[in-house]
Amino acid sequence: MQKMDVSQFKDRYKKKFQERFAFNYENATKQEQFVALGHLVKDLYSSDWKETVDTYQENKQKQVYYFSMEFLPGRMLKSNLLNLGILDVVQEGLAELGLDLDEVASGEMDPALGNGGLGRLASCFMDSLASTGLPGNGNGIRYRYGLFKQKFIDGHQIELPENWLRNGNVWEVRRENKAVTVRFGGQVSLEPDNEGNMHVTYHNTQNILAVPYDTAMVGYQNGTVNNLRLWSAEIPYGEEYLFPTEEERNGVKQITEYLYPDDSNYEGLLLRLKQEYFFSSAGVQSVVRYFKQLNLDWSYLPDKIAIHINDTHPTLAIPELMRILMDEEGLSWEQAWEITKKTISYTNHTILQEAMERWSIDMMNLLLPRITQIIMEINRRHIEKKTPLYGEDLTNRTAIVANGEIKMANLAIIGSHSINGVAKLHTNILINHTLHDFYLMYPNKFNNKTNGVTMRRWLQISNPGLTDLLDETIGTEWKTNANDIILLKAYAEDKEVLARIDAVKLENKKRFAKYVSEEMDIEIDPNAIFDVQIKRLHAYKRQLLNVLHILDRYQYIKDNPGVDIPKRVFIFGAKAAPSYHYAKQIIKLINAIAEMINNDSSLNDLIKVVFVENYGVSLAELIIPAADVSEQISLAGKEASGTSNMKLMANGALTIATMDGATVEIYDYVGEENIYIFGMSNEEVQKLNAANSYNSREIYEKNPAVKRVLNMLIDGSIPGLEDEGQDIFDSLVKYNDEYYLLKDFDSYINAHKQIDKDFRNRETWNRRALLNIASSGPFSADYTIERYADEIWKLGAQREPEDLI
Ligand code: GLG
Repeated sequence: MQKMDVSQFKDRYKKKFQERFAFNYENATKQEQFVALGHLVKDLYSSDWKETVDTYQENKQKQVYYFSMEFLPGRMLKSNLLNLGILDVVQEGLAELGLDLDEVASGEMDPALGNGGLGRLASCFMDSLASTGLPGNGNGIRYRYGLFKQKFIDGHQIELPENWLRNGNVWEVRRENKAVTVRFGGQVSLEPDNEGNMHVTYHNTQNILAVPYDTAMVGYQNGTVNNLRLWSAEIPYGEEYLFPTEEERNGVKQITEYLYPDDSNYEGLLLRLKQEYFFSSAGVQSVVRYFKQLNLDWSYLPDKIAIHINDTHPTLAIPELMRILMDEEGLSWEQAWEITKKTISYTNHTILQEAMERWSIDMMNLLLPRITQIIMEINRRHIEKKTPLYGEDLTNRTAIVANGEIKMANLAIIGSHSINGVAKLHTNILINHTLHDFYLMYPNKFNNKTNGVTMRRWLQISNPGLTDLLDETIGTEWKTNANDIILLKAYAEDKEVLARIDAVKLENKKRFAKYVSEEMDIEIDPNAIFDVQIKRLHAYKRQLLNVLHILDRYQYIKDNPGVDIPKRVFIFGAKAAPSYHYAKQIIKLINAIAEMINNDSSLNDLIKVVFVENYGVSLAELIIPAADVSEQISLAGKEASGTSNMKLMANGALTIATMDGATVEIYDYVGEENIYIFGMSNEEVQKLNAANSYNSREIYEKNPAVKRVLNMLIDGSIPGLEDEGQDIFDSLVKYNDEYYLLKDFDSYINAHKQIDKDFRNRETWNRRALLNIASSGPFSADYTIERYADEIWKLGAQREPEDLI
C-alpha cells in the first residue's frame, strides 16, 4: 500500500465523501462520515487483497479454511487503520477537518455474528492469521440479524432484533459469480451407468443458492490481506426454476436470517441443522472448486488445503467432502476417506453435556438423505474396524450413531486427524474424562492449543495510554512479538513508571465513568476499585457468587457505618440466552440489587453496581482497560479456557479466580503473589462429585454469613424481586447448589478482603498490575495461531514481508 500523509488524506476524504453523498461531510451524520472513510480505507487495501489471493494461488500455497458458525469481529474501522499503519495520519487528518475519529468510528455497526468466546476467538484468529502472514481464510454465515440487542425493562432482559445491515456494510463484497448450490431434502438413488459404475441421482430436492460475501482481513503492516467468506441463502435463479411461492421464498430466507442465541447450550432445531449444512457445504464446495484450478491429483488435496472446524457446528463438512469426492469426482470410499481425514481438524470448546450436539437420524435423513447414508457408512466401518482391536464395549461407546441419534463430536473425532482442547486443563479433562475412550483409540490425534487474543485490538486500539507507555519504556518490538512485553518487568521498581501505570488506568476509568454517567445516569468514582465480570450469563460461570459477595459486603457496611474500606464498583456485562430462564432471573436479581444499592445514601458510595446493557465487543473495549479486578470465578473444570481473563490481564487488572481454564496458565506466568486464587480445584470438585456427600443446606444452616445473605433473597430485603429471589434461593439450598457456590463462599469472601487491603497500597498494587501486563505476552493469539499452523495445519513456508514491497 502507498503511504499517505495528512494533507493527502484530507483531500482524499473530502473527495470520497463528495462522490458518495453529493454533499459536504460537515453536514453529515456520524454514520455517513464513517461510510465515506470505510470506502476510502477499502480502496487502500484492495490491491493488496487481490495480490494476496493471487499469490497464494500462483504459489500453490497450502491454505487453511477456518469453518466457524460464529465470528465476532467488532467494529473494523480502527483495526483496519491500525493494521494499514495509518491510524495516526487519519486521526490527525480528521481532527484538522474538525472531526473526531472516535465519533466517526462509532458510526459503524458492531456486527454481533457470534455469542461469546467461541465467536470472538474466531475473529482474533482471523486477525492473527493475516498479521503473521499466514494463508488463512474464514468460512461462516452472513446472518441477516446478529445476536439480539439486550434491553433492561424493570430489570428484566428484553431481546430486540439487531438489524446490523440496515445501512449496508461497507466492508463486504458480494461475489455472485462464486455462488454454489446447496441441496436439501428429496430422495437419492444409486443407479449404474452403461459401464456399470454407480451414480448418485437426486430427486425432488430443494435447491438453495449460497452467495458469498467476502470481507478483507488486513494483516498488521505486512501487506497480507486474507479473506473472510460469509454465505447468504438466496433463491436460485435461471430458466429451470419456476417463480417461487411465498412459502418457498420464506423458507430460503430463513436459513441465514438469524444467529442462534445460545452459548454453551445447544438448541436442536431443524433450522439450525440447515444452517450448519448450508455453510459447511458451501464452504467445502468452494474449497474443492479452488483446488481443482490447481490441476493436481486428488491425493494432493491435504497438502494444499486444511479445513478446521470450530466446535462441532461445521462437522457436516466431513460427510460433505466425502460426498463430493465420491459422488462428483468418482473417487473410491477408501481414497475419499484418507483425503478427508487428512484435511480436517477439530477444536472442542466445552465439556458441558448440554452443549454436545446430537441430531435425530430421522430428522437428518429427511433433510440430508445422502449425507445420512455416508454418516451411517462411516459409523459402520468404524465399528467393524475397531471392535476386534478394542472390544465391543469401548467401541460402542465411541459410535457415531446410537439411540436414534447422530453424535457430532464422535463424527468430528473419527473423521479428522486432530482434536484439540483450548487450555491445558481443558485438554487434560478431555483426555482423562470426557473423551477418554477416543483417547485410547487415537492418542496421537489429541493436542492442546491454549487460546489467545489479539493484542492489536485488545491493547493497541482499546488502550492507547498503555500502548504509549509500553512504546516509551520497552520500544515497539512487542507489537509484532508480544513476548517482548516481558521487558516491562525491568521497570517493576521504577516509581515513575508505576505512577504512570496508575495514571493510565485512572484515565481509562474516567472514560468509562463518563459513559456510565451519560448512558445510565449512575455516578461512579474513578478512584474506586473497578471490579469486572464480563461474559455470558451462565450458572457455571457463577455470576451469582459475585452477587453473594456484594450482598455480604452490603451487610457489613450496614453493620459498620463509617467503616474505612476502599470504594468498589461492581461492573457486569452479560447476555442470557432468551430461553434460559434461570440466567434471566439472575439478571433481574443483579439489576434489583443495583437499584437498591445505588440509591442507598447510607452506604456512602462504598459500593455501586453497574450492569451495562447490551454487552458486546465495543463495550468490552471500553470496560477492559478500566478494570482493576478481573472476576474469573467459574466452578473449576467447567470453563474450557476463557479469553476475557487474558484481555483483562494484559490491561493490568488483577485476577480473582478459581483454578479453571486458561486462568491456570495465567497463574503459572504471573506467580501466586500477583493473582487471587480461591475455591476448590478441579480435583477437589471431582472428589466431591464422586463422594456424593455435598449438602448445601448444611452450609446454609451452619454458616451465619451465608444464611444472612441467602435470607435476603426471600425476606423482602431486595425491592422489586418477584419469584426470582425464591427460585434462586431454592437452587442454592433446596436443590443442593449444583455449582458449589456455598462451598467456595468463604474463601471467595476472604480473597476479596485481601483485595481491599492490597488496593490501599497503591505502589504495590501498581507493581502487581505491571507484572500482569508484563506476563501477558504468551497469550497473544499470534502464538496460538502459529502453533495451529505448524502442528495441526502444517502450513509450511509463508510469504516474507520483503517479497511484498
Ligand atoms: C467456549 C468456552 C470458553 C472458551 C471459548 C473459546 O466456553 O471457555 O474460552 O469457547 O475457546 N462457548 C465458548 O465460548
